[in-house]
Amino acid sequence: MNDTLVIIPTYNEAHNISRLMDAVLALEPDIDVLVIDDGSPDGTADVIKHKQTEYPGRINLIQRNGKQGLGTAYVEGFKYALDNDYLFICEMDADFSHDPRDLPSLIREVKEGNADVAIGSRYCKGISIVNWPLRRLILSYGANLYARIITGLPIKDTTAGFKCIHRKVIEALDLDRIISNGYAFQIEIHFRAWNAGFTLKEVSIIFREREEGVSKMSKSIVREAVWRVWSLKFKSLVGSL
Ligand SMILES: Nc1nc2c(ncn2[C@@H]2O[C@H](COP(=O)(O)OP(=O)(O)O)[C@@H](O)[C@H]2O)c(=O)[nH]1
Ligand SMILES: [Mg+2]
Repeated sequence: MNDTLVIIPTYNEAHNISRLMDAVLALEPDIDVLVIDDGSPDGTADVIKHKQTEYPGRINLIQRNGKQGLGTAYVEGFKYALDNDYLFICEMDADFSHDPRDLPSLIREVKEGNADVAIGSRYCKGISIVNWPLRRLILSYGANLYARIITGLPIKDTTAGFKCIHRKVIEALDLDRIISNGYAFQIEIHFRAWNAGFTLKEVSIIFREREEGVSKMSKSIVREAVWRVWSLKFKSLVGSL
């Protein structure tokens, strides 16, 4: 039984997922992967099933019916990680925006006790993003600044989706209270962990825009984040987070 689980939510990632499995599973022998696929019409789940025979016991697949959002996928993944006794639990996108080669340093920070949550950050050493149109960069940078000011979070990349979390953090979070589903989900995880007294540490990564497949970002995901930061802050102030 390995001690590290990398959770990867997927929706139409058939062109990326096979190569990503190879890259992640080659890193270290004590890493397992959990893919949460929301019934991708492009057959992502079939690619995973084929991959499972190549790496016996190291790839798990949860198949859900229809696209239900990133947040609920991760909550399901976190519950699986707790049930299966993983100690170090990582979040990662399937589209190679998160370079698998950065995973070991995130895991190391948590294993060595330097942080309870190690966050792969795009904004802690200037801006380390490749191939984003200026519009998207401004939106993301602005959203991060806004979320940071309102929540008071002591990190630059509040919406970062590449991280390693110690099991004890996930045990302490009341997973059924998590309400965000898009980018706000990442802000909410950071905020709840920080609010509970856990340490967050940013590790600089280079984020590259995907080359295969399409982004699932939508206006409603952005809208959710805009008002969610206020409700998180308010709830923490009145003690009902
Ligand atoms: N299971 C699941 N995965 C999703 C959903 N939406 C996005 N993803 C996955 O979440 C990750 C990030 O999404 P992406 O479209 O790359 O967003 P972007 O990087 O903000 O443009 C990718 O691995 C997607 O396949 C969803 O509703 N359900
Ligand atoms: Mg992406």
